[in-house]
Amino acid sequence: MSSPSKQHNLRFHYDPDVDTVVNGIMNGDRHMLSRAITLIESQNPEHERKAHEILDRCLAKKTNAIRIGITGSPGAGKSTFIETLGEEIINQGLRLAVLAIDPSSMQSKGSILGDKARMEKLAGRKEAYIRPTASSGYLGGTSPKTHEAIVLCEAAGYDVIVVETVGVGQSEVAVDTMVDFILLLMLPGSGDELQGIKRGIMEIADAVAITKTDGDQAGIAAVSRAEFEAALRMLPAKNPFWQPQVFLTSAFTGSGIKEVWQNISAFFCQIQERNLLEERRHQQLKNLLYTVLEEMLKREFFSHPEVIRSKKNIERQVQLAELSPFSGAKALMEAFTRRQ
Ligand SMILES: Nc1nc2c(ncn2[C@@H]2O[C@H](COP(=O)(O)OP(=O)(O)O)[C@@H](O)[C@H]2O)c(=O)[nH]1
Ligand SMILES: [Mg+2]
Repeated sequence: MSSPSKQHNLRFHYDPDVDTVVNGIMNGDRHMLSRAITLIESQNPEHERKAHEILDRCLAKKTNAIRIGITGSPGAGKSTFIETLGEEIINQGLRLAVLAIDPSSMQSKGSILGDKARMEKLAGRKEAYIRPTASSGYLGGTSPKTHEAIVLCEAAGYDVIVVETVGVGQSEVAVDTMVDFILLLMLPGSGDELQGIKRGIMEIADAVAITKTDGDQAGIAAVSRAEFEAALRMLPAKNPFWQPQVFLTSAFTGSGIKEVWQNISAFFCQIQERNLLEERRHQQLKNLLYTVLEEMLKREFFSHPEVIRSKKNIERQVQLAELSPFSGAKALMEAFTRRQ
């Protein structure tokens, strides 16, 4: 019989094979799901190989899960909103997975825990799975890895997948390629932001929820609602069958949350009636193909010995204006395609 310390070691190194992980995921074992998402996030080539094998097998499973992106500035109330909305979703008899991506977690691990703590009630429910993730350098955190994690959650039988991302320009566009419905959360009094960067986000929003409309915020919130409604009416329709609406909500009192869920449900009824879900999945997978390919090319490019060798020199020439950035890029490309 092995000694206790040896047993401990064995457990520590327990490394289930692909079959075990895939069967675990398909049977709704959340530890196996977490393990697979960790493999996806890993940079280790052996983990990557395993992750992709798992992913291929999970992709083969057809599901009708719906994907919702919830975006907004830090502090807009996203995590708290998801906690309250999550209750509503579970009460409808649905199983919910939340992928919470927190870009600030690059600096402090604490905020990851913070997000999970904010969804404490939800985290305690067996119908819910919550996965906080560091954004690992991506704007707003959505990356091909987020898309892959969505696929795994779907294979695990979750009916609704919610992705929480921070709204910073580009990232909404990235999340838009992997979810079906985007809910934008805005603070009361943020209507003036409509002039600037937030316009881009408005264009991809399928609904807007003004958050924290409790306490003395009610008056300001009503003004913001009118501003957002006016702004939405000016925008071209993202979906010909859908006019985005603005809701006044409070995750604390629960007001407006039911209405938001009814709105999301109505959207998916439209999608179903038009048989659009499959078409969207096809489009999303095609997007993922090219995003992953870009990643691979970038990695190959910057690890190419000829590129590494000539990089410093070309960089310097460009900085000293001896070479234009375009010619510099071309020279690097030539280095990349040169035979080793
Ligand atoms: N008054 C009020 N405060 C809220 C509400 N929702 C969230 N908050 C608070 O706003 C802060 C940020 O919330 P959080 O959910 O972490 O925002 P996130 O960064 O967008 O995920 C926290 O201190 C919350 O307690 C709400 O409905 N009403
Ligand atoms: Mg949050």
